[in-house]
Amino acid sequence: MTSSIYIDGKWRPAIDGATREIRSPADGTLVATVSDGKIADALAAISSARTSFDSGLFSSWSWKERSVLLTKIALLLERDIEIIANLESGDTGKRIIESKYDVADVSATFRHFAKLALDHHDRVLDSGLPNVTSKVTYEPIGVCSLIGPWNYPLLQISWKVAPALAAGCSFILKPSELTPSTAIHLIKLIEEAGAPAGVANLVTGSGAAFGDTLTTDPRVDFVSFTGGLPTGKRIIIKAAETVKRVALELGGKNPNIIFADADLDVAIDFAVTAAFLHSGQVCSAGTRLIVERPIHDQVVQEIVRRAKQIRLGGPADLTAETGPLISENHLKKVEEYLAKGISEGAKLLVGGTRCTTEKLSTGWYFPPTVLDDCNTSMYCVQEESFGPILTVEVFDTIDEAIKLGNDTIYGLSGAVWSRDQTKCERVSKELRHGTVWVNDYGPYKPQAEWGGFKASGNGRELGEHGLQEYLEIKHIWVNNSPTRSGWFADKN
Ligand code: TXE
Repeated sequence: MTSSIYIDGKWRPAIDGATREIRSPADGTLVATVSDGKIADALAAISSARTSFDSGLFSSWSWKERSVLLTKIALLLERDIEIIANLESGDTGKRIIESKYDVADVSATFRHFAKLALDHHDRVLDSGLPNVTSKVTYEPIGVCSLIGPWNYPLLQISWKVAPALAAGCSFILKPSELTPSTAIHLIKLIEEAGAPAGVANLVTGSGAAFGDTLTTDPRVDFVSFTGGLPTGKRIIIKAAETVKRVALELGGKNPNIIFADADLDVAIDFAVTAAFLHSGQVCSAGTRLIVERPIHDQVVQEIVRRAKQIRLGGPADLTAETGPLISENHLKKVEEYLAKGISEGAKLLVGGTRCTTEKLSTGWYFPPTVLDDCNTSMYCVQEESFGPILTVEVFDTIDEAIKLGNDTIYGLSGAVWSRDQTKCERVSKELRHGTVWVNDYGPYKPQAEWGGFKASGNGRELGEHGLQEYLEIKHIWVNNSPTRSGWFADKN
């Protein structure tokens, strides 16, 4: 769709007519051609959102009316699940079934925020004075720049778009330049559901200067970003100039701690999924296996055996269990990361070289890879590869397990496996990560907040807090029978 920029209710091409080809990471085929927006397009989108917000048209809708809009969007997503799943798999190379799970989660996200909007109420306070009413109200924060990544393209932007609409904000959505197709479709559904022109604006484009426009413009009140740590840091600095609020989800280096008394069959099965689901391109991937010394050999051998069996392939391959990496650049980054790990002393047990079989050579495939003998001084333990690389560390005591789990600049998620409830409670309390799973790995609920401690980001998405991010808080004090205060003497 070469007119993929949506501003003030109209689709149009980039101002300079530039386009960008989107190619499948599974086999290089052309899946879409979209507008390659420039700074002028971003500025036009900001103008549209600002004018829309300042008109008060949408922000004055009642919470109930906005809730109805969100429910309509959820229904349209469910109607179009096949179309959207195909678009998502086309851009990302992930299996259709995984894209369908994602669309179901996107719809659940809209329903969650529809319910929050419906339940929303101001807080009436006890003023302590008979003639005074006092209440705290929640108003939309204003114009929001919503910037998304490529690993769960539609899901991650839905965590931003749904609360922005629930709150009554106007926004500029910028999907990853690698995976814009489902964002384009979502905007069509928002239009079909009846959002006023100018509320939802979409710019497809790439590059730091283009992104900076969305985070520096004084007409933008709030930036919500999901992506890499370096870009997240840049956004904080850029947004500081105009004291914008920012919410950031910047990935993680997530510990998966297995004690010797765990149900090992289940723990190992989940460890494999945690590390290799979507070829490790998951912010909460369980990339750090931290295993109690006596079971190290047994656990690692079994994970290696399982890793060798994982079948790679594109969306059209119904036997595939996971797909390609997103791009050649990303594949090279994963290769460099692995080389660094090995040069630091990590022991390669399985995987390690890009897939070159005839079936996989046209895509960006990298096999499940396990690095043993790792420790927290290594780059491969500290930094995100965002690929299918699992590092293994050992521990001897619960104190050591907790210390290792927290020995990272990140703090997004982690897990602990043990049959001892007291041990699990202590570890889950002391891990400094935004989500901790006990004898499980991966589930999340739209009703529960998602986000990170430390360098994993600022703020939270989903839950109730995920809506608060898009609201300003105002205290309104009404004196119904004003009298003089008498604070200063009136000598006349
Ligand atoms: O992300 P970027 P990249 C991690 C993962 C990955 C690394 C880099 O480790 O290897 O980040 O990935 C837009 N102002 N995650 O380079 O650059 C960009 O166009 C505003 C973790 O793809 O952070 C895209 O839309 N926006 C993660 C988005 O930022 C800018 C998911 C993300 O791109 C910008 C993905 C700028 N100056 C990668 N520059 C997670 N948390 O789940 C770029 N962008």
